[in-house]
This record gives sequence, C-alpha cells and structure tokens, in this order.
Amino acid sequence: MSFDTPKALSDIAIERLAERVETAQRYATPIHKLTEDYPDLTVAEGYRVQTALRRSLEGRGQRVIGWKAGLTSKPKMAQMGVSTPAIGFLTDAMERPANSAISVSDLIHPRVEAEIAFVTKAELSGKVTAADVMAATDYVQPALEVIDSRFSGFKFDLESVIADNSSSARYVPGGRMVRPDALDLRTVGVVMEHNGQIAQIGAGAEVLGHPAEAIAMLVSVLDDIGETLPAGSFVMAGAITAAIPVKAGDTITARFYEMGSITVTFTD
Ligand code: OOG
Ligand code: MG
Repeated sequence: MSFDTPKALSDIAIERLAERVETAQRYATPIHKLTEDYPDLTVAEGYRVQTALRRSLEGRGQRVIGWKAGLTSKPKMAQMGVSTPAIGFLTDAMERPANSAISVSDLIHPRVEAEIAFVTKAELSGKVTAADVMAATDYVQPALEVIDSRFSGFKFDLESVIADNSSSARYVPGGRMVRPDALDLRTVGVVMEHNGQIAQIGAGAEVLGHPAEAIAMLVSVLDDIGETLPAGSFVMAGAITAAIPVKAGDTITARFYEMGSITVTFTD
C-alpha cells in the first residue's frame, strides 16, 4: 500500500480534523463524514488524523493498550459498504469488564460486535504472516467490541472511518484465555443473542479466512504508519458477524465455541 500523495493536507488541517472527531466523541454528537469537506482525503491522511487523535488522547492521560482490525469479514463489509479492512487503536479508558453494564448516554448510536482477541508475547513489526502472528501470540480470548461511529447515520467511507479511529468506543475482553494452537480458530463458532433471541451467528473463518490474517494485516498497516506492535498488546481481529445496534435496556450475550461467553447490558 503506497501512502504517497501529491498534495497532502497540512499538519494544521490534520490536527483540526482530529479535534473535530475528538469533540464529536467527547460530547456524543454526530458530525458529517470528513470527505464531505475534504473529498480528496486519502487513506494516508485518514491515518494521520487517527494518529493526531491518538496523541491527543495520550496527552489527556489515556494509555494505548492495543489495536483493532475492522471491516475484516464479509458480513461487516456488506453491512457498512466498505470492502477494505482498517485498523484503530485501543486505550485503557475504552475497556469495560465482562458481564457489566455499559452506559449508552455517552455514545451516539452504539453497535456490538463479537471478535477474537490476541494477546502478544513478542513484538511484531514490518510485513508478517499469520504464522508469525500465531508464534508471537501468548493467548487468544473472546471479546465484545462496542463501536460507535461519530458520523451521522453511521454512514462513512474508508478514509473517514479511519480518521474516526475505525469507530472504536468500548471493548470487553472475556470468556476463556486459550493457547492460540489449542483450537482451530477458523472453526470457532459464535452465537450472538440480543435480549435472549439469536441475532447473529458465524465462525472465525469469516475473518479473512483466519483471524490471525487480520492481525498480520494490522501489523502491515502499522508498518505503513511507522509503528510496530509491542509485546503484551491486546489486539482484536474484527467482527465475525454483522454488528448489532443496541439501546438502553438491551442485553447482548456472545457464546464462543469452547472459549466461553460474554454478556453485557446497556443502561442510560
Ligand atoms: C468500522 C469498524 C468495524 C469491525 O470489527 O469490523 C469493526 C465500523 O463498522 O464502524 O470494528
Ligand atoms: Mg470491531
């Protein structure tokens, strides 16, 4: 992926766009997608905005604990109308415990995703394979992600969603921690229940054929933006199924084959 562009946006313009996204996030007020004002926004500029947002949140005391891959499964690509995967960063402030209540009052239009998360034990950098990812993985475990696009109507394009940190909002690690080779991650099934009704079903192979492929993609994008994945990172591979919109009063349970389950309830 080449990120060269003939007339890149100035650092000031990038900072302003990051502020726009951060303000929308902080006040849970939607904005229109960035490409409406900047139709020539590139993927590289989207990542520059995301990096400026990351630096700003770190300046406010948040700590980056890992990353997420997104738009890595066909159900997600079809739901969002975007066919290229993207990555985003995760901070400690976004984490919520399993089986807890999550407030929706500071979110715009939350949706829930079931994902497989990797916790690494060695640094990954440059261009790596899924086998490299597996070798550098300490354990895998289920996770729920609560995404919340800062864009009106949850509608965006690749460049805008990247600038918006790939809709990252909350994440919930849970279930059982298992050695990466203890299970065939392609055949790990997941059933998502929404208020007790089965709402989505899928299996790990939906995620680029194997969830470790999504982590390899993520490391490659990190390389493109001048970053590496440190040992001890928590990395989510992307939603296996389409995301489920939720409101206060809702409960979501995701049951992962042989990896346990995670429940979250949503409150005002
Ligand atoms: C973008 C983020 C997608 C995933 O797991 O696919 C994502 C979005 O759909 O808002 O987190
Ligand atoms: Mg996700």
